[in-house]
Amino acid sequence: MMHETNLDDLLAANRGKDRYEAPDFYGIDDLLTEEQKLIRDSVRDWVKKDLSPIIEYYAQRAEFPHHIIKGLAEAGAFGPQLPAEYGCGGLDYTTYGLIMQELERCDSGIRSTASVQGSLVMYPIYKFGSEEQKRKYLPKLAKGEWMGCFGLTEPDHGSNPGGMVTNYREDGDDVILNGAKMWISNAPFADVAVVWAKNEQGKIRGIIVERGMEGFSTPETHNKWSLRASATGELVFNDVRVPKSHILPGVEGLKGPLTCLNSARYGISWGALGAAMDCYDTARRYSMQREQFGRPIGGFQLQQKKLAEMLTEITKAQLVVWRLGQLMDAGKATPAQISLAKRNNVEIALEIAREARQMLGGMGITGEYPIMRHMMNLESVVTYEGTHDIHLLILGHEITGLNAFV
Ligand code: TGC
Ligand code: FAD
Repeated sequence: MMHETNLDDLLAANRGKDRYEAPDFYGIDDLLTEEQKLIRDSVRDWVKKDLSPIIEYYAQRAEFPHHIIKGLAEAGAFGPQLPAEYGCGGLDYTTYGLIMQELERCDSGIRSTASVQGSLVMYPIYKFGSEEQKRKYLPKLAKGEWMGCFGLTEPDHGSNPGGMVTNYREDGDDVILNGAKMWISNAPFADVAVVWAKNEQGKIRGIIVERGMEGFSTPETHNKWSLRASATGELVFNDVRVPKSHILPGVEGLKGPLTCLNSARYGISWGALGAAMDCYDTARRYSMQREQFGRPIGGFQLQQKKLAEMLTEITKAQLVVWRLGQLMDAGKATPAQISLAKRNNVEIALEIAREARQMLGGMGITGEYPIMRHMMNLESVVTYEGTHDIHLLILGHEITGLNAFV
């Protein structure tokens, strides 16, 4: 971890350099409430002040900036959409989306940490947990006093989580958990893990595992070229004895984890758009300053085409998430609608990152600008929470009624 003095130096050296201006070509701000804009702007200010100045340093070192957890919690990033009675934000889904957008505008890995905490750890405890579990975990998770992770994917079961082999058997008041999860965001430092495992009847149940339980370890995954400022690891269960009271009582079957993914995928559709907006804004400003052949490159038609197409895709994606937020709040959003938004917005973000990278020429590959980092991050975002192909097949199923998975 970075020494405090160095952190101060880093902040002092880089504060004020982030000049992000969000594109809003269709005046979508007019569709937001004053409260939504206020919260969005306060997160944006916090990001500019405390996150942007340090993010490149941590990404280059492949290190999660642990010191930002407090700031994330104060910004309301952990479970903003969950009820205030459990210490959470009590806000609507559009505000949740806006917060994810501001975080991922800076870095997908930081949004990942918040998504996992809010949608994949706190949400299942809120939705499927007992009152005792909610009171024990949610307030601490909302404040960032405890951090969580979500264990669904296994080494041999990624797109097909229903095939999981992690399992538990009953033993008196406890269960004995065995198996392994892979590619788990926040795993290396998480205090609690919401783990999906099969019981003796082969039914999938959620179970809350705490760090320190004997036989539970969380080895870190190294050498990632993507999401370098996010910690990823495994969850290994070797005869872990967990009290039965840690099982989430409210759900059984694959619909448990998939229900949580609806909320997280929704957040990603806003978040990836944030990364796209940052790439566009960076390329736009660069194109006005960088001169070749005696004039700004932004004056060349080929560069204008890139910018015009980026803004077009961003504007369409903004309308998609705004409407989806309304459907989420009304409890009407379907999984296929969420798949469309996640798939589309991550795809356009990746395409915009690639085009923006080219517009910066050689400078585009350096850490002086955020674009290459966004591009590499988005390669994970297009894969996790259901790959690009899987979301297409979910849509195909919805359109035709024919299931490509069976
Ligand atoms: P299938 O037979 O279709 O469904 C099984 C049961 O689940 C229900 N269901 C859903 N319920 C709620 N929401 C959804 N989106 C649902 N989709 C399905 C379904 O109704 C059924 O219920 P029931 O009562 O009849 O049992 O399941 P399948 O085995 O055919 O698989 C379907 C498929 C492929 C779509 C699904 O498994 C899938 O989405 N695969 C992708 C896996 C995935 O997204 N993994 C994500 C891991 S977590 C992660 O990546 C976190 S990254 C976090 C970060 O860092 O930000
Ligand atoms: P596979 O499922 O092996 O897929 C490989 C390829 O085959 C993909 O292109 C896929 O689209 C394609 N494919 C698979 N099935 C079909 C089909 N039926 N038809 C057509 N094509 C198909 N998981 C968690 O549980 N918790 C986390 O916190 C988490 N964080 C992650 C963080 C990172 C950085 C990454 C990279 C992953 C994370 N994941 C997490 C795991 C992620 O959800 C999986 O990587 C993802 O679901 C894909 O699984 P897989 O990698 O095993 O790929």
